[in-house]
Amino acid sequence: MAGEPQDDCLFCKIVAGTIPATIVRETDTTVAFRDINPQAPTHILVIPKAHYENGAALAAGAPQIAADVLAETQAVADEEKLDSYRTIFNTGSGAGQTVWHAHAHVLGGRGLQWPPG
Ligand code: DGP
Repeated sequence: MAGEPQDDCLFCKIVAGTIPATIVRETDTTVAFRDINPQAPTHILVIPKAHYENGAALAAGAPQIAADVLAETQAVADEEKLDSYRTIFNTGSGAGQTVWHAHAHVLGGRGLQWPPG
């Protein structure tokens, strides 16, 4: 059920603490941790603790938590002292989504090209 922890979800396991991660921030509703395969000097994932399969599902099912996730992207950028950064929600396998628990990538610390690949 949307919002409930899923036994087979990697990010639910990070939320539960059963899989380790380098956590940089945590709130009542969100966790932020370093990506295991960083694509920039700063590459942090901000996730809701509640399980929704992508950012749009999160916004539809729990709009306040979606707002919390976005606010945390700025908090992460502030902590990392990033003047500029990019926030990405990959949605669907064709866009590169590989983990089916909503997450915002926060990328910064280098020049970022547009359009992205
Ligand atoms: P996406 O491709 O948008 O679904 O992003 C998933 C990201 O999750 C990807 O950049 C790699 C990262 N990732 C996958 N497994 C782990 C893990 O076990 N720990 C951490 N910290 N990140 C992971």
